[in-house]
Formats: sequence, C-alpha cells, structure tokens
Amino acid sequence: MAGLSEAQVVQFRDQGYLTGIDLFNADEVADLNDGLDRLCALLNPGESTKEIREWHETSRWLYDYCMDKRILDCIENLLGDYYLWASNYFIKEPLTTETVAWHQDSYYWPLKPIKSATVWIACTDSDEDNGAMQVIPGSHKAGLLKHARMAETATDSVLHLECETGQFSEADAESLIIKAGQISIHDDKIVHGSPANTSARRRVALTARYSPTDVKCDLTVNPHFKTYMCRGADTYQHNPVGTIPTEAFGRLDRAHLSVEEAGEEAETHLTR
Ligand SMILES: O=C(O)CCC(=O)C(=O)O
Repeated sequence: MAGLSEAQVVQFRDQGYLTGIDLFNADEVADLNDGLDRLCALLNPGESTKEIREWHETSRWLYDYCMDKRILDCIENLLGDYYLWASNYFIKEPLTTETVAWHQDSYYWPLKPIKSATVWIACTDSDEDNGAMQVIPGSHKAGLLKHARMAETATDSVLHLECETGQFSEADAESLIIKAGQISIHDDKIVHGSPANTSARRRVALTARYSPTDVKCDLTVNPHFKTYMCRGADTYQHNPVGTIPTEAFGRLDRAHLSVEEAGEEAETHLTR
C-alpha cells in the first residue's frame, strides 16, 4: 500500500512522530550523498552546510527528492492538500561538539495555523553515538512552549531558540535510531533536539517541510516564503508560489528568515 497505514497515522497523531520508515534504496542513498557533495561544491569559501537552505528552489536534483512520490504519499495521509516550502541539511561531522537544542519547529516558523510536518531523510545511519535526533513523545499536545533566545557564544546548539527547562521531562526522550535510506516524520509542535556526534562517523540528514494549504506565512517575517504544491488543490491561495528549478544543482543567494533570524519582534507574531 502506498503511504502510511492507518495505524501509523494514529501513532503520528498520538505520539507526534513516526520513525524507521523504509524509503530509499542503496543506490538512492549513494545518490543522496553524491548530490550533497555537488551542492557543497557551490558553497562560497567560509560558508557552512547550514547555508544549504531552500535550495530546492534552485536545484532540480534536490527538488525531486523533496517531491519524491513515496514521501508525498506518506505526507498526504497526514496533511491532505499540502505544499512543500522548506528544506535544509543537519550535518554532524565526526567528533564535533555541535548539538541541536530542545525546540519546537513551530516556534521558529511564522506560520498559522500551526500544523506542519517535517520529513527527516537519513542520508547516513544515525544512532546514539553519532548524535541521533531525540523526541519527547506526545509533547506536541502541550501547545507552544516558552523558548529562550540564546547568544551564539552561550550554546553549542546550531539553533538559538531553546525550550526553557521545566516544561517537559528529558527522561522521556526517545532516540530515533535510523538507517540510511529510512525517514522519520515529525509534527511541528513536538519537542525535539539532538546531542553532539561523539563517534568517528558522519551523521547527515536532509529535511523537507510541508504544510496544508490553509497554512499562511506571515510575509512580514519571511518575505521569501515560496510554496510548491504536492497534493490536491490550493483553494486558499494564501502564499506566493515558487518556480520549479530547471538547473540540476544551483545555489540560492538570499537571507534566511525564520523567527530566530528575523529577531525578537517576530516572536510576538506567534500564536500561543
Ligand atoms: O537533525 C537533527 O538533529 C535535528 C533536526 C531538527 O531539528 C528538525 O528537523 O526540525
């Protein structure tokens, strides 16, 4: 059967995530890593892989992975009529200190209503030693939590809006141990993060973010927001529509504007 089973949909609604879904074969995993190398070759001196954000707007190779039919079937079961609007890489090099602090994606995004989902594509195996993503099951039901804005120098996290302590228990965390070629899917309200990579192995994930068509972006926070329809019809027409790229590998030169980057004022736009 294409897409998710009924039991998986129920589990996603209840727990806020799904993991270990087999999706890409070994040839595709090799292509995912080769393609990433080609994207990295487009980075300017001094730029990190974090700059590869929304390059599905300029790289047909990446666009095609974000629009993979097997992924879209799964997300259709969760979101109905929906669009793609973001992609980025979370790469942890061997023996590095960078973490991802506990956060809710919805705190970072100027999107209303809050009901988006992320597909996390494992380009390498990911486990507790190389900094697997961790989730707090069921935490998506608690609404938007308080986040503190951290100075870059005060945290090892690559994200700087961190869930304040005392709102959930870290003891409940589940590590998403996942094989290259598998995907996990998470709700935009689930509390998640990841520790440092203490192993000699690289950890690479590609994420793609999707929202139902009734979700509107606040363009005063992110004027660059572009949508690409995945399934169904956009009867709401709330958001700007992107142009499908023709070049296989191309970089995107523009500022990134999540709530983190747009500044404190942008946090006042969020629905609590
Ligand atoms: O890959 C990670 O460790 C974190 C990913 C994440 O925060 C996300 O996909 O929203």
